[in-house]
This record gives sequence, structure tokens and C-alpha cells, in this order.
Amino acid sequence: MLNIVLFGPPGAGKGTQSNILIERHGLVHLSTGDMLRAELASGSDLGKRVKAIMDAGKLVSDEIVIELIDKRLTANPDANGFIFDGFPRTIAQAEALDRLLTSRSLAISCMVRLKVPDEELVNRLVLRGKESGRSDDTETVIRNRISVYSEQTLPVADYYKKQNKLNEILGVGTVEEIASRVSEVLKAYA
Ligand code: B4P
Repeated sequence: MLNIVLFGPPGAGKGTQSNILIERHGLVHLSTGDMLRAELASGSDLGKRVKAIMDAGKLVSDEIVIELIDKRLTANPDANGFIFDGFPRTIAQAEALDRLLTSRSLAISCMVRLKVPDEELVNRLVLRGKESGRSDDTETVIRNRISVYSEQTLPVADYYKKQNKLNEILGVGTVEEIASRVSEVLKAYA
């Protein structure tokens, strides 16, 4: 069973690479960003509670995203494996994920970290904002999301490094070039 944490700053290409991995490895995609956006779109109470936080580029509370992941793990007992995309984003989330997996006799196989320079991230997300109208893809909010990543999320890479599960690759190039780098890393865990 292959359980991958796909890690990187906003705009690194996590969602893009996840779509390729789902097809190639038949994994279940768990994106907390997508789950939260679905809550916003449905107008649920949860969606109303997180809207202002997401629009400001801040992190939603650990309790909320951990519960979303817990439910999806329970809903997919026969999965070949999972891609965790945009989760965990804090050490508390990483510890909770280990607990959730251990209680199901599962474990993270590896983390794949996509490294991309900040200016490239801003350019990609500003472009996406123009095309999709996503409300958190404006330059001020993007820069805030990048600093939240540096302060609160980056330590999560060290958490997996200590477990000997961290793999770092360059996230700049064509989508296919990056997918090949990811595949190369995953050969060691197949
Ligand atoms: P996410 O949905 O996770 O948003 P993201 O970090 O911007 O990543 P995304 O997947 O969208 O970007 P990608 O790199 O694929 O989170 C949104 C918000 O939800 C957070 O700010 C937070 O408020 C909340 N949230 C989510 N998870 C949370 C958690 N665990 N805890 C607390 N809060 C949480 O792609 C970006 C763009 O780059 C795309 O337009 C793509 O087409 C382009 N791109 C991809 N690869 C490229 C390449 N090789 N070259 C050029 N462009 C490329």
C-alpha cells in the first residue's frame, strides 16, 4: 500500500501532480483544500465558518481538517493507498495523521516535497486567479499564504525527515517532467 504526502507551498503543483498519480497508481486523492472548497460551495455551516479564514490565506483549525481526513479514511477502507495533498500543514496535523493511520494499521510510505521559488509561485497563482476567479488567488493573499507556509507548514518537512521519509524534488519544469521526477522517487516505495 502506497500512502504519499505530497508537500509544497501554495502553487507548487500538488493538485496537478496528484491528478497524474491517481491515474498511474490508483490511489485515493485526499485534498483538504478541495474538501474545504466543497464545503464553501455547498453553503454548509462549516463552509460559512471557514470562508473568511481561507479568503485571508490563513490556516483553518487543525480540528476541522483532521476530522475531514478521518471521515475520508473511514469511507475508503479498501483503498490501494492515499495521496495526502495539502495535508498535513502543521506538526499537530502530522501527529494526528500518524495516530489515525496507526489505529488502522497503516503508515505513511513517503513525503514528496516539491520545491519552487516564491516568484514562480506568485506568477502561477496570479494567473490561476485570473482564469478561475478563485478568491484566495490575489497577489496580497498569495504572499500571505506563502508566509504562512514558511512559518507554520515548513517544519512538517523536518517531521518526515526525522522518520527518513522525506524526498525533495524540483517543482519547476513541464508538468510531465515533474511527474517523471515523482515517479523516479516512488520506485523505491513500490
Ligand atoms: P489548497 O487547496 O491546498 O491550495 P494551494 O496550497 O494553493 O495548492 P493547490 O493544490 O491549489 O495548487 P497547485 O500547487 O496544485 O489550500 C487552500 C486553502 O485551504 C489554504 O490557504 C487554507 O486556508 C485551507 N487549507 C487547506 N488545507 C488545509 C490544512 N491542512 N490545514 C489548514 N488549512 C487548510 O497548483 C497551482 C497552479 O500552478 C495551478 O494553476 C496549476 O495549473 C499551476 N501549475 C502546476 N504545475 C505547474 C508547472 N509545472 N508549471 C507551471 N504551472 C504549474
